[in-house]
Amino acid sequence: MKFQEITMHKVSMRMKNPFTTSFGTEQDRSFVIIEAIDELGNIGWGECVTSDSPLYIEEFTDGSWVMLEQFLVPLVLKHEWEHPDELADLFSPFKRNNLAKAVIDAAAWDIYAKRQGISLADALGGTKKEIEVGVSLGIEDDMEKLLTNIKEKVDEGYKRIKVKIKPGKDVEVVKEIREHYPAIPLMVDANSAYTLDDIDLLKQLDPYNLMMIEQPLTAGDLIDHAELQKHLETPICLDESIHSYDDARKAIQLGSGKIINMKVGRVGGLSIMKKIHDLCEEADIPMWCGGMLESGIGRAHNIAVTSLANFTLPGDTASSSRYWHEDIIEPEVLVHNGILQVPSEPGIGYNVSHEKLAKYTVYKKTFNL
Ligand code: OSB
Ligand code: MG
Repeated sequence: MKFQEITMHKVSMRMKNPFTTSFGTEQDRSFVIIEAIDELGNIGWGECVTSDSPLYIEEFTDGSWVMLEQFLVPLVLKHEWEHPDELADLFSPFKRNNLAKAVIDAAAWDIYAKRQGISLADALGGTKKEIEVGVSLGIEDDMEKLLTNIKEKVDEGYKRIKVKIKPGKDVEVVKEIREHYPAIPLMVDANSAYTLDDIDLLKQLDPYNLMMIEQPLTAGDLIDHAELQKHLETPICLDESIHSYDDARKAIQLGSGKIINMKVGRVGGLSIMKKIHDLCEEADIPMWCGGMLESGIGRAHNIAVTSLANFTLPGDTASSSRYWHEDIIEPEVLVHNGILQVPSEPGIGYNVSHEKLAKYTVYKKTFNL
């Protein structure tokens, strides 16, 4: 099969609330949506999960736009392919730029599923019909505000609460949450804010029965994570550290963590996601699907991903309304009591509203064969 036409949409959407992590605060999200059409007229969608600034990862929205415009889109338009797995090989001469590579892969998988009349979840080999959903809450200056946010999400039935931490907003915050909620499934995410000098501080989190501590150290620090894990009872979950199958393999071999947060963009696409999934399943490393504050298009892919068997922990695929006043897919993602049904309709299983997409599009560019 072949892509006949690819349109890059640069979209800008404002989140309901600012979201603060150890690396910064974000409320206005701009990102690239890919709309790809095959020779039969099927449309495949993908969302490139960058932010405006390279704070979480080295890629950023305008950089990925150029990567797609100058390299990946022209290359893929020239190629015939039978299976989306072939795209990872096609893109491999270009170093990194995984978020940009993954968005074409996402559109290819959507089309591949639609051509067979099956859901993306089925195409990926997913087995679960419904998935458990957690929610990620940003850092708040005011502890009362954080407690209110937690109460709201606990009342809505989310299956686990993740709270962002940073130096100065860690042990005390967790202690206070546990005083109010001794038993909720709770975890923290540091987004690389600590170093091995903080071992004693991080050990103070052990008594609070956290499901895991996500990415305490810098992305390249697989060896230091392994050292830290030896000192902690709380399982370490790796996010920023895992950019490839080999990163996952090395992390498992070194004991750098006990859980992996899968972000499809970060590893360069769904085909690589599947390989890492199978590796982790074999090695008894539980996984969950992370989020990047996506619109419904990216979230739809994440829901399909979470249907795979080794995604045994609740992921960050919260309702559209947790982020947006209005999403660009129909129906919007709606989590009931912490559970989402995996769509059975062909492809991503949600319709993209061209009208709403156009409303949030800043500019676009179409490439034809
Ligand atoms: O570290 O998981 C992260 C958002 C942006 C960048 C990094 C992360 C996050 C989140 C929010 O935690 C996940 C979501 O709700 O989409
Ligand atoms: Mg994270």
